[in-house]
Amino acid sequence: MKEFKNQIESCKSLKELEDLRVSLFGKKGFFAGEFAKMKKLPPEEKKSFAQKLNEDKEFFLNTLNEKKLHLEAEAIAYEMKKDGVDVTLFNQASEAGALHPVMDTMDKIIEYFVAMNFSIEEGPLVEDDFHNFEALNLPKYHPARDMQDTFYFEDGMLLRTHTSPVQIRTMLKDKPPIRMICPGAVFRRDYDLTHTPMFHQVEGLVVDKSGVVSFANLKYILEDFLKYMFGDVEVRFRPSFFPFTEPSAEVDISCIFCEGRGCRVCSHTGWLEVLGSGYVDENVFKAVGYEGVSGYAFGLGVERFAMLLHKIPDLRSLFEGDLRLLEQFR
Ligand code: 2NL
Repeated sequence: MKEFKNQIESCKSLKELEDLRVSLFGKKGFFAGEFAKMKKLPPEEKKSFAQKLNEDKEFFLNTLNEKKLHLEAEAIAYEMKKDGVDVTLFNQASEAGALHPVMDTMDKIIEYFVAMNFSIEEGPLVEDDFHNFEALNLPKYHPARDMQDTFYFEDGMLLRTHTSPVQIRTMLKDKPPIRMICPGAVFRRDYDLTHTPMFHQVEGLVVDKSGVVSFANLKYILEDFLKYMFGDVEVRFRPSFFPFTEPSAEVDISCIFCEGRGCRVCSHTGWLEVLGSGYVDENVFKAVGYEGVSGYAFGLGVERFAMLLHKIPDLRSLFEGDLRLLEQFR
């Protein structure tokens, strides 16, 4: 028995300890063997034998558990020392930081539109139903309003699901002509391989007296913008639907990974979808009290642009804060 105690004490790893536990308490272990012996004892000896054995068993279980806690703490301390960042260490040559790829991409997008004479507008992250949904031709009971998709507060306010409410606020505050983009964080109840609950959008809006802004203007600027972002790519417009635009178009670029030949990233179509756009729906102008105007709008997801530009395969790596990813963008 003394021997077991020494063996436990001298265990150097959790593996060793586990092996010892099995040899003591396993089906074919020491205690199983001892309890089997009990059957052969005369009845008067059984009780004291069992009592002693149970006491020993409890003692060793406790000793084993204590040792286990100790070894676990040691293992954690070792891991922390190995991988941890000691923020108190003095770093003589402090290394240059870098913009996060999402912000770097956002800057490049903003740079283009500023050069094209768009203003930059911002707005609150916590919005009301009118600015986020109603004014955008998303009436009550529209599926996008579902609790499943939107983060609601108890008082009926919500986390904006797109940056469009900023455009509604700008239209209410200013008069046409309007030529703006709104970059910022948006929130949706979605979390899987290709979705995170917070991500970034840039939306654009151009409004002027009826007849001044054409669909051709929309096509020109988006094509020019995408060539600025991605270089020499082909751009195509596909008919689509959004509640806030009519007509609507989704915009694709020729796949930058395979140059349109077809690969896994573009699902062998040769095309990557990168933008949503369209002519602003009459109902949106009605909601902000505009008459005799027309214009176009568009929206894009910044994370998607960042992943394509930097060839980052997994969306989640953008949000893990792993220095090894970030160091690559100095
Ligand atoms: C997408 C689609 C889009 C808009 C956003 C917009 C805003 C107002 C009026 C009309 Cl105030 N439209 N925004 C229009 C078309 C598409 O985004 O796929 N985004 C990632």
